[in-house]
Amino acid sequence: MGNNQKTVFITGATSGIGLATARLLSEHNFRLIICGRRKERLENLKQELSSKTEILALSFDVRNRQDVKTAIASLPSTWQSIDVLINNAGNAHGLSMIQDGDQDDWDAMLDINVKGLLNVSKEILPGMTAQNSGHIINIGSIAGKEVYAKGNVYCASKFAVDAITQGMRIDLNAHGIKVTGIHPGLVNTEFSKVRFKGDKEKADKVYEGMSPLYGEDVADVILFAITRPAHVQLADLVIFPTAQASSTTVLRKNS
Ligand code: NDP
Ligand code: 8X3
Repeated sequence: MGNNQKTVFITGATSGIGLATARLLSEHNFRLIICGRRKERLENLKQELSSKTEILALSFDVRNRQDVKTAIASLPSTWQSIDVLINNAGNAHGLSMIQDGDQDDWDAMLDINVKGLLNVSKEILPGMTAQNSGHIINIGSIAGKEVYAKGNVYCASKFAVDAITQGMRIDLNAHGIKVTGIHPGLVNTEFSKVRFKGDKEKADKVYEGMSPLYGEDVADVILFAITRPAHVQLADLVIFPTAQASSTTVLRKNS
């Protein structure tokens, strides 16, 4: 490990924003702990990036508190000191009026996006507070800044991420730990495929007639945030495609 080489723990590295972030950081002198449930994807990514940097793959479901504990406790001693935690794992499940919402979808969004973020943070924060340094990046969403029709519980989960991010910044201030909230608008990843349960037609429609962000665009912002000087903390950042001005204001060709 190089003297100044930082260790970054990325949740949701098997797809989209997390995958693009792992790829970008592997080019910038960070060693990476990549996480997700899909083991084969993690192993493929580990193989792809291992010529560029040191990589460790951890497979667990962020919902399962015990599995999160066990996975993080299993880190070899040379990987236990984590400099940057990127809480990225999450998804929307369904898009329904509140009266028609599916309770399993509600559980998934609150358990993954909110409690999953807390489960992972709970295991990693003691190391950061003990060393009085570290950086947490929480991936929120524009859905955590404004509510849109049928977004109800997904928006609630991302408003909670925003509140937790603000709370972390206050509570960890005495420890010199930076906390950054990054809130993207429309990013073309597997997000809409998951939201619409594999319905490709519905998923593609979300980005129809406009140029969305890609995972790489958000990864650029994450890299910028974690490479600021020690005295600079990016607190809160919304990133839109140029065609988007709010959750529901999107300029589309032929619209
Ligand atoms: P993807 O669906 O492409 O990626 C989601 C990632 O989260 C996957 O790597 C997935 O890994 C992981 N994940 C999901 N559920 C779990 C779980 N239970 N346990 C562990 N890992 C899990 O979507 P994005 O890259 O777009 O999403 C990343 C983050 O960005 C999310 O928090 C999302 O809410 C947020 N976001 C996305 C936007 C967009 O428009 N795409 C806009 C704003 C925010 P695996 O399935 O292997 O476990
Ligand atoms: C994802 C962006 O607008 O689909 O968080 O909710 S949106």
